[in-house]
Parts: sequence; structure tokens; C-alpha cells
Amino acid sequence: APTILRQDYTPYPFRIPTVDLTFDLAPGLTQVHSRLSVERIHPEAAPLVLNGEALNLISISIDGHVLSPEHYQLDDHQLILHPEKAAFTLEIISTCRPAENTSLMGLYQSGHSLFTQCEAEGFRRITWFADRPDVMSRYTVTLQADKTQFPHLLSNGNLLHHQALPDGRHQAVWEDPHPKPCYLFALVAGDFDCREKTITTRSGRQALLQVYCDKGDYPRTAWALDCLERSVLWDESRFNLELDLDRFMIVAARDFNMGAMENKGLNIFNSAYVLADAQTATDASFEAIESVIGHEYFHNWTGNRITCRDWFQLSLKEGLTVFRDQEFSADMMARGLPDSAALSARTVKRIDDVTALRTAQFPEDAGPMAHPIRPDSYQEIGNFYTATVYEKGAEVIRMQHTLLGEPGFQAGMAEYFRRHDGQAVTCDDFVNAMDSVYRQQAPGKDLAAFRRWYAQAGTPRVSVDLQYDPQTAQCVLTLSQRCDPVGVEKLQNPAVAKPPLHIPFALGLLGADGSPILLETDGLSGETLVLDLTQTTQTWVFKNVTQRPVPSLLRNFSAPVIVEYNYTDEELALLARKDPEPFSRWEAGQSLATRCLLAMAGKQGQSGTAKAAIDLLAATWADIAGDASLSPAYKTRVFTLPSERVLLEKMSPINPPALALARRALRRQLGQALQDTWQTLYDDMCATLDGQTYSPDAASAGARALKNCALAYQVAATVSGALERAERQYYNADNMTDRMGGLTPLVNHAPEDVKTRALAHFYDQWQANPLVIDRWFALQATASSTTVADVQALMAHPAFTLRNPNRARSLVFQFCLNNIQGVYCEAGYAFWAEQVMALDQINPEIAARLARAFDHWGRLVPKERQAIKLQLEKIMQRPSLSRNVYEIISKALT
Ligand code: HT7
Ligand code: ZN
Repeated sequence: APTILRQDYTPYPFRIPTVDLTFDLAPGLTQVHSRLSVERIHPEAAPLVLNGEALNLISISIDGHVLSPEHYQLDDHQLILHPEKAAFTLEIISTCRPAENTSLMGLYQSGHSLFTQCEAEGFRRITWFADRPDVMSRYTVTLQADKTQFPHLLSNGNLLHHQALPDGRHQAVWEDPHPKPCYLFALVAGDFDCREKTITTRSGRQALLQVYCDKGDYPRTAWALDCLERSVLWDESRFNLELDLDRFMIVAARDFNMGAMENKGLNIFNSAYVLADAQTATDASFEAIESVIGHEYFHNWTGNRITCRDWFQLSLKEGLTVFRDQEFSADMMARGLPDSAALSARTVKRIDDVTALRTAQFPEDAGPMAHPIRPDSYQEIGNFYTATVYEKGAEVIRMQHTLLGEPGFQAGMAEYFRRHDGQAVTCDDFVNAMDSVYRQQAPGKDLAAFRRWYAQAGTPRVSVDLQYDPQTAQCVLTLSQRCDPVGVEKLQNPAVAKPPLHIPFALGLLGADGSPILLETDGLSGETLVLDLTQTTQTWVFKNVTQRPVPSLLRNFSAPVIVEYNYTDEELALLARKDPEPFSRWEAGQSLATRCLLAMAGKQGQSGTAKAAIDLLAATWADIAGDASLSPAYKTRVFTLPSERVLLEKMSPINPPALALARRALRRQLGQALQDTWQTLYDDMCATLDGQTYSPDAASAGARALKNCALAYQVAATVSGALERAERQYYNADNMTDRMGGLTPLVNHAPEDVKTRALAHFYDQWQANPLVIDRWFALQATASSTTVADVQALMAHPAFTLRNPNRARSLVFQFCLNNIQGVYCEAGYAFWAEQVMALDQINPEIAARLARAFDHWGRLVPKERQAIKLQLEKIMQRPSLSRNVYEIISKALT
């Protein structure tokens, strides 16, 4: 497969100001009539190259004259024309086959409905076009279909008219007033329920918000519509950005490759991120829905009004929009709370976001697919919708927010829109706008070193040295940064020293009793200072420090780096109990737990090896449990041990089963050591929630999370009566969070008959709801006793299919990615390879994601490494591998 390079970008030699599409829709065969106005930009005779895949050509004409085949070149990927005129109308009639399209890119059938997915390169499966984001056009779309089968015909923008046609068909004509790249085109045809509301935007315009779903799902759409309305209001109030459409639609699709898609005015969503009610969705789902609805809505400005010049710039829209959705969720969680509670609520969100980054992005940045947030090359762009582009990209935006402050950042955003509204631009253009504000704010400073974050892969390490001199009452802090070569860099240029990055490093100092020390250095003072680390090594001197301090490092995770500092266990316990900055407080507890787990994993799960540290951890947790100033949601984060995937990054060579064993053993031990604490927490949270009807608000969700966390520890420790309590909770719950809170420990710890009865009951109860049945598969896929044979048996269940991505994710992905005890064996690796190859025939985008399950294989112990390598080679030898899977496996093998 050819490698596409960022440096090879050239502008498209034509403009396509208008696109007029007519669809005759039917699942078996759809006809597309495309009418394009085309204008040559460059006078030279560059050919008109249009992308097209899996299409059948009926006719091509220019200004009404049909072209015969000698006037164009056509292959499986391109149509090339040599127009003589500078401006002309190009008409192409073609057909495609939605029902046969299992890739879910382009036009496809899901259930009885038709949907499109065009980002990144799906529009070329609908009609021949310049399928690149820098060609922007005004679209008029006519949809024609059978009226009974497809009563709703939707596309971007405004409905111009709708009329009946002969033979039971009907027609809808849509016009989108905003020029857009083709990746934002969408159509939907089907028979839906719709929940809607008219709102008044800030300038006084009326806008219709709609959520479409399959018939019968209407009762589960109230939360989605509420989230959409709050998103509109939030973007007005925090970012000064108003909805620019009269109508904004969301449609839920059962078969969808990712979370959702921000098509202009017609967002298409994975139904998992739309449908929710107390009975079927957990608190985590409600929260995820809010975040994804916000994310797609916020793209309307950051992505749609200003889009990407080319796909190397993907983080321009994704990193920025993830930052915006993270802030939206944090603001929603902190709504109406007094200052200290609001900080705690925002910190819970920050902890979850940082945990997600460490779970997925840190490993990616250390593996064969490591890439900068603005990649320099790719074979298949679908493989670059990654944690690096999204989550690390959001951290890079967040650091700019930290450097500029909220008012400065908003001024930078306003400048970005002033310069680029309506354009397709680059990451550099974004930083230029921010830099113009930063230079005004801080004369003599600029974002030159900061820009390297866009160009460098790998997670930087910052090592900290702290020297204290009681004589002078001075504290000398030295920070040193390094970033080892990663991925292809290791092969291409292992010796090259990467230049230093601009790292905003937030720091505090605590006294021995945990009280904050005022930091004074270079005219700066405060209890938290954000230091500008821009050199490889830099030193700061703090004066008037009257006692040996304990440093509180990288507060609120001010940069996506790994900090290296030799804390004693006691210092970590002090920070975990007393640090006034709640993120670092949580971090200290996690570090102490990590020490226990790594020591245990090194000794086959024996806790004796870390007894003193475990005792200290338990004592610290007991104090935190009793701290009335901390919210239940925050406490739950404290009591959640780091996951195996986060821990793997700290081990060499890595031994996942040993970590899983250690984690299980430590959970059991903490369950036993803190029996009374768990009982008190469980009872207190039951009392807090007693008599309330279910609400997904952050406070109630926090209380449920802590209650279920306490229950899980009790069951893990086989505390007497705990299993029965879990069983009672499962059968009597009035919401899905509590039901899963009861069922999960049962599936992991209960005797076979209890577990089987509960799982059968669950299936019976929920078999008509695919999203709930996904939970049923996922729970079994991740249960510690589940083997490859069990998963194969579940795949034979009538409700299982690889064709639905949610279902494939719930069973196959969950097992391969999250069942460490089940999958790390020869049978597990062989199963994984088989599923990658099977999925590749159906849906290459999804297959390529599964193909990355063992990205870290090169760091495993030798026996496992060898076994996985055999499977990688087996996949590689497979004829007709997709470009998606080929890129992943070939990189894994180099
Ligand atoms: N911008 C959207 C990306 C997306 C996508 C990409 C490839 C294949 C299928 C896809 N579905 C959606 C989602 C987002 O980040 O908002
Ligand atoms: Zn996005």
C-alpha cells in the first residue's frame, strides 16, 4: 500500500462550488445522479481526478454532452477527466449497493434504514468526487424512495420541499447553505420516531432540535435531547458560539463504526450514545451520551465551520473538540455547586480523562503505531482516529489553555474564527492564532518550542530533583526532560536527540503536616505555580521555605508527561491524605497502590512482599473514606486500583497475567482489611439514595458508584453475606447501574449455579434490547474465569453477530483487550488472529482496531512474544488483506 506523506500536500487544481445530488434510494440498488459545477483554478491542464470506490458507472457528461470511454480513464479507485473548459457542469450517474455494504462506510443499510458515513473517505463510495477536506461546496440533495418503507428522508441543512411521487414514492429536497467538504455530507432514510423541541438561540433565532430513533425507542431519547439543548447553551455562554442552523438533527443507528459523526446539521450516532433510560442505561452511559452529544455538536464550529486542510491535520478538529467536550462535561458536573465542591467535581472528570489517556494513549505512544498528534505519514487514514490524535491532541490544547488562561484562550479562539471562518486550515494556523494572543500577554515569550508537541511522538519524561537547604531556607528544584525514540523512530533514527518541548509544569510544596507552603521565585508567588519548562534542564530557586518540603508535582496533570521523582511511601501517603490540590492527592494514592501491585506482580501475586506499603495504603484509604469534605465520586476514584493496562506501561518485561493476579489479590486484601469501612460506605450511600427516584446527575451517580465499589470489595473479600447482598441488589434494582453493580461481582465470584441463574434472568429480561444484550456479552467476555472456549460458545449464541460493531466489541474486543487471564495463552492469540481475519472480510476499520490488541507484544516475556509473533505472521500471509489491517500488522512486525 502506498504511504501518503504530509509534506506532499498540494492544493486541488479545481473548485467545485456547487454539488447537486439526486438519490433514488433502495437497499438493493441505489442510483445517484451527481451534478457538479467545476471551475479550474490553475491555468495549466491538470487533469480532474475524482475518487470512487465500489461504484457502477452509468454515464458521464460535460455540459450535457455524454462522454464516451475514450474521454476518461476509470479504475477501481479513480475517474480521470481532461476537461478543456475553465468552467463546466459535470454530471455523473452511478449506482451502489447499500445492503451489501458491510464496511459501514459510504451508503449502507442498518436494520430497515439507510445511513451514510463519509468521514474520512466514505463519500467516494457514494459517487465520484474530490474526496478531500479542502474542497468545499454548497449541497442541494434530492432524496426519492418508497414512502411506506422510508417515510423519513433526511439530509443536511434545510428542507426546501417535500412531495408525493407516483407509485407510492416520495421526494424530499434539502439545501445546506454552508459550504462543506464531502466528508460532512449525510443522508438518512427510514421509519423513525422523533423527539423534538424548538429553542431560541442567543440572538433570538428559533432552532428546531430533533432526535430520531427506531420505532419504539422514543422513551429513551429524552436525555439525548436534553444534552443537545445544554450543548447549544453551553457553546453560547462559554465559547460565544451560536448555532448557525434552523434545524439540528441527531439520528441513532444500530450499526456504526465509531461513536458518532458530526455531519452538518444531521449528526448520525451509534445508538449506544443516544438511547438511555434508568432501566437500560448505566450512569456511565448517561455520562458518555452527554459527552458525545456535546462533542458532535461542538464540531459544528470546530471542524465544520473551520475544517482541516488535509487529514494530517485531523487533531485540529478532534483534539480541540475533545478539549471542548471535556470542559462541557466538567462544567455540567460542577453546575450549581459551591467552589470547593465544584473543584472536586471537575477533578473527578479530570481523573477520568487522564485515566483514559494513560489507558489507551500512553501505550500507543510507546508502541509500533506511535505517531505525533499531527502525523507525518499514513497508509490508511482510518487507522489514525487514535487516542493520540484525540486525547493527546486535547491535552495539547489544554496546555495552551493553561499557558494563556481562560480569557486569553477565548481571545485566541476568537482570533482563530476571525482569521479562518469558512476555511480548511492547518494545526499551525490554530497555534498562530493562540500565539498572537500569547505574545501580547507575555512579551518576549512565544509558542515556538510549544509547537513541537505537534511534531513529536512519545510520552516525555520529566525527572525532578529537589534540594533543600535549611540554612538559607532555599529550595532548589531541577526539572529535566527527555523523550526516547518510539515506533519507527527507533529504526530510522534511534540516536537523534529530540529537541525539548515547552512543558507547563504545575507545582506546589507541602510542609510535613500537609499544609501548603507559599512558593516565591523570580517575581512569582502562589501556592501553585505553573513553571515554563522549555529547556532540557532548568532550575528554580524558591526562597523563604522554612521546612523541608514535600513536592506536589504536575498538579491537575498540567502536561501529558511521566514524572519521575523518588517519593518515600510515607510522602505519598501524606500527599494522598492532605494535598489541597485534589488531582495530585488522587495521584499520590495511585502511586502508592502501583508500588504495592508491581511488587506483588514481581512475586506472583504474593502480598507479603509489599506488606508495609499495603498496610499504609489501607490506613490512608480508611482516612479518606471518613473525610466528609470529599465527594463519593472522588472517593470511588481513590478506591479504584490502577488497571492492568495502565500498570503494564510501568513494567519491563511486561507480564500481564502476573499483574492481573496481583490486582485480584490486592483487591481481596483491601476488601478484608477495610471490611468495616466498606460496610459503612455501603450503608451510608444506601441511606443517601434512599427514597430518591433515579436521576443520572453527578451527585447521585457518585453515590451509586461508591456504593457499588464498596459492595465489589466485600464480595472480592468473600465477606460473609456479601454475595447474598449482591444477589439481592441485582434482582431488586430499579436501575441498570445498580443491577450491573450487583451482577458484576456475582459473575466474577459467585458459585456457578447462582451466576448462571442471574445471567439467564438478565438475558430473559432484556433480550429485546440490543444495547443491554451488549452488556450481557461484555460482562461474560471480561469475567476472570472466561476461556477461549467460553467465548467461542458465546459466539455461537443466536444473538451474536460479527457484523454489528457494537456486538463484536462487546464480546470479541472485550475478551481480547480486557480479559487478561483468558487471552494471554496460545489459544487466546490464535483466537484473536482468527477474529481479525474474519472481521477483515466484513469491516476493515473494525478489524484494524482489533488488530492492535497486542501492540505491546514486543515487550512481553519471550515465550509469549514468540507465540504472538507467529499469529502476526499468519495474518500477514493472508491474501487480500485490507489496507487497514495491513498497515497495523506490518508496523507491528517491524
Ligand atoms: N469525526 C468523527 C469520526 C468518525 C469516523 C471516522 C472513521 C470511520 C467512521 C467514523 N465515524 C465517525 C467522529 C468524531 O470524532 O466526532
Ligand atoms: Zn470528533
